[in-house]
Amino acid sequence: MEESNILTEKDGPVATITLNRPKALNALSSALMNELADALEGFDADDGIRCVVLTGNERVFAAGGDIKQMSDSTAADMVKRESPSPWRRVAKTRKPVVAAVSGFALGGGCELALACDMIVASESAQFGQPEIDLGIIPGAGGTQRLTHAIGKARAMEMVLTGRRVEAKEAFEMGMVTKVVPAESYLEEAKELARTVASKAPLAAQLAKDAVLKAYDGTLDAGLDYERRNFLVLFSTDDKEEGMAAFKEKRAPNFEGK
Ligand code: DAK
Repeated sequence: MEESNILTEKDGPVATITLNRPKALNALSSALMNELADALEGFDADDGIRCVVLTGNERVFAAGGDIKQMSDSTAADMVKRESPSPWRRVAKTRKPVVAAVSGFALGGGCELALACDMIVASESAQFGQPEIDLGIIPGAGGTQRLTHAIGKARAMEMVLTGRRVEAKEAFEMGMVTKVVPAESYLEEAKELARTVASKAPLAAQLAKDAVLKAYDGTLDAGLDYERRNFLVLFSTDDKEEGMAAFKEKRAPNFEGK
């Protein structure tokens, strides 16, 4: 029987997805990406789950798209594989996703981490967009998300030279939420996920939705969108509970209603 390309586990409100092609350095084949998209959609639909951690192993988060699969692929093959696009499906996850990155996050691996909502990086993490050395360019959002994260000047350098940056530099550039010792990166990511999972779930989802809106359109449109999501939350029980708990000096009990 073929081994699964990903492993999943649930621990209370936090789900963890582990990329599981260690021999191929977690190269993101289309099969793996489809399994990942299925898993994330499953957790999105699971009321018991409030936050997801996505990780690889200590040596590698993911070394990119599967070069062996792509080397034999024509443009037509790539288009077929993209209908529907598992990358788009992954990016459309409504619940917050924390990437726990150790070792290499290259090409599609870097793009996958950037498509998550926060990145907890081990001190050993290395990020890069080496596609230029394969005669291609980042194709899963790297030119856009990286530029938003670190600005044009530095994104251009990474994309045009393929230079890898270490965790500390990635943090200083604004790519990464925090850098932690190698032995604790996964636990730290899970702790962050547990904190997010303890918040009002609808507010967390709409906060994510509104922050992502900052990526497209004008500031004005983003502010309108944020205001709309903000107002919607005023019709939820969680808002009543959160504010009542504050006034009563007790912990809130959010039910996602
Ligand atoms: N694809 C396939 N196999 C890979 C791989 C990859 N990206 N990266 C590593 N491997 C395989 C190696 O071929 C080797 O396999 P065997 O020879 O043992 O069969 C095994 O993993 C161990 O790798 P190495 O022997 O190379 O290990 P080292 O420690 O020496 O080097 C490395 C580690 C990460 C520096 C090196 O493996 C490396 O440079 N890997 C390639 C990194 C890279 O160029 N990544 C970018 C790939 S292009 C798409 C959107 C986006 C994409 C695709 C589609 N669509 C929207 C459809 C993304 C494209 C990319 O990411």
